Amino acid sequence: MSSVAQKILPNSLANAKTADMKNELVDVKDQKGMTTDFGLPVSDPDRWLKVSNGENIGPHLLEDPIAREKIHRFDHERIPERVVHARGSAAFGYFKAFNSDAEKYTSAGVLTDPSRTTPVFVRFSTVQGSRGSADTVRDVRGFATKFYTQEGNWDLVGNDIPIFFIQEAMKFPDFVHAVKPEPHNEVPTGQSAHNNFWDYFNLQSETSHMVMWAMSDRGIPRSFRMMQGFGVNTFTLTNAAGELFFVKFHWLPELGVHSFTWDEALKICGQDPDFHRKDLNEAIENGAPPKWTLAIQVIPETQEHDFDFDILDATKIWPEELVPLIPIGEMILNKTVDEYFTQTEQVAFCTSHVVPGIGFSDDPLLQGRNLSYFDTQISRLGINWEELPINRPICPYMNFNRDGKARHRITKGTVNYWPNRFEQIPPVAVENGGYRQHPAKIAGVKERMRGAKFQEHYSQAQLFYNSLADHEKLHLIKAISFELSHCDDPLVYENAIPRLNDIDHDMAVQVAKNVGGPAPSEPNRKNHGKKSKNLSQLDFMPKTPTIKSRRIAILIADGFDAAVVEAAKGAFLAAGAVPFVIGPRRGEIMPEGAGQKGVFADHHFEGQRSTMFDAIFIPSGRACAQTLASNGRAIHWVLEAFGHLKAIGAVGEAVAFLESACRLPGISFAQFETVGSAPSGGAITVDFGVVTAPKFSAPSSISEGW
Ligand code: HDD
Repeated sequence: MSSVAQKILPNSLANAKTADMKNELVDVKDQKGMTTDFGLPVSDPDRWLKVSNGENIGPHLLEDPIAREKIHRFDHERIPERVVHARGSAAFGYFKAFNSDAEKYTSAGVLTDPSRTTPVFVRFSTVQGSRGSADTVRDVRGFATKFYTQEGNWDLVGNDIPIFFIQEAMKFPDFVHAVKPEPHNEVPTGQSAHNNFWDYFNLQSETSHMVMWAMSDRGIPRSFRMMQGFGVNTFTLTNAAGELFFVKFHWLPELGVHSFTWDEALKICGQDPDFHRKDLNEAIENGAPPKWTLAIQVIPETQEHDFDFDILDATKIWPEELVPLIPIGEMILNKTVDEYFTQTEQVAFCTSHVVPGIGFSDDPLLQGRNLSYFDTQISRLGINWEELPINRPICPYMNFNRDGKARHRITKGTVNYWPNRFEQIPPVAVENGGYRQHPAKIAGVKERMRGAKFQEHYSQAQLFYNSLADHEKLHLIKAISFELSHCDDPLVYENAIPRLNDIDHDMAVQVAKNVGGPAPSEPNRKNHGKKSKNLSQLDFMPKTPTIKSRRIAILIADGFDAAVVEAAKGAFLAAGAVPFVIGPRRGEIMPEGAGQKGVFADHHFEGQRSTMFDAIFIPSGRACAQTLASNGRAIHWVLEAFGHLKAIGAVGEAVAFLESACRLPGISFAQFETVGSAPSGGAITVDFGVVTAPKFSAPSSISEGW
């Protein structure tokens, strides 16, 4: 580890990649004064050089290099945003392989050697919206990981959903055009709720399975930290003996898989469009770095055709009953980015970036992706994009690719070709670590085709739907109904109903009723009724319930019980949660009793909303409860949280306030466990547990009304 990196970062955070970028990292606060880009000290950055008579302003002089440089640099600040996945946020971290038997499948050191710490950079994204769109829209989330390994960069460019909309890369431009804002008016932003997306769904039945996932709660994750990740495509692994295995990659979040309710997601789009971005940074900065286990599913080369689906079809999962997950390592994201543009924006991923022991399959989506990513980076960043600090490998790299715009590596030497008379930078033999291409025998007819199993598009859409819990099915039906209600062309919303009826009859009938389409009288095809494990989010509750990194609002007004607030805050912090005090004003709020110190509220009632918190706690205190009960926004806070089935803890007089605010006398709070006790001896009856798992059920009219 370089000493410079250690100066910049605490030891625990510095790794080989941060050390690699040390020469480019400049801290503004260490700089003495302002200069131009060519180093000239600047004495006046505000006034353009002009001709004047000392009193009246005259014409500006083009000769002013300081003004011209400033304006020119500004004019060129923007680069093309990503054509998809434009909005993203990222973090640094590391990956460590477990002591597993992954060596049976792959020779890749990053996946097999537990003594290695491989630096990673992960960028999460939404797909449809532009760079300035909101975080909590209904969309697929990108989950792209760059592993800076000792054998080069490996980019696992995946999503939070294990499958994709289309089977073949050549369809991608049409699909993306259909889901992106419509061409005539650039509407809508960050949504698939429009005619063209659903028209495409109606006409391309291979989208059935993925649309079910995207309309499920998976489309509105609570946090990047609470999402699964998937490589989606079928890759290959080869072991030291040269045996080949097909592989799917899975990221499993330590915190479980959780989502917003649709109502929360919609509101947060306006209340805090950067919610996910802030959430990632907040967790890392508060010492709750997100963690995922990497697991693989493997199928030996010889068993490729043993399944009733094609294992190279990216619209299909490999059900875990058939191909179990094998955990092989874990990833922790523990450092936020230093600068958004040079790191999060300039990072560039390529599915074609693999390392020895990892390779491709003939998955027709992957084959096209392998071409597309490199190409898009050229238009976004220029041909030397791989040299940018965030993109370059940490291992030595050298070849005879040369020149091009913005080349900044200086390569000394008299030859720039291979073979050369000095035998400089010779190819690396496979025995010495050179990439080994798995020999595959190919014979066939040149034609445009897709195999027979690729023609089946409904079985797994049904499998997914059947595997959901009742409330998840309800959410899915409501999501589709919301989207189709935003389609104003009857050709679109009416034709969607028979397509849904191919998946599940009841679902199609309910959606038809909601959106005004013709309700089908019988199913288009029988629902096979089968289910699979680990498709419902309920299968992903964390093993040990935790409130770590959860945001808890402590709602107070003057006259609150200071001892209770102090104890509750302490208990939340001790459990790793992030408490915020919310009061009638951002300022000191005074407790009951004379001579006590006040508590400074982090926000006032209007400054934040319940949607941005996982749970609410209200302390005792008569005057406090009275003020809350007479404040419309305070009532809205608890009523809304209650409607979203969030945990609400109340002590003393706050219980009556809660009962009246929620208009449900007799709610029993006895079910909450005690997690702390007030210094006064009174029990603080609150345990937020896994806040997305309702601990009591409100009448559905209320929970659904929110
Ligand atoms: Fe893609 C970006 C994920 C199919 C072409 N894609 C991009 C990103 C993610 C994915 C996470 C953002 C990377 C980042 O953060 O910079 N894409 C997927 C997944 C797919 C998929 C999981 C299906 C398995 N993509 C796909 C196809 C094509 C592309 C079939 C083209 C034929 N994707 C691109 C792209 C992007 C991209 C145009 C835009 C910006 C970029 O690459 O760097 O090349």
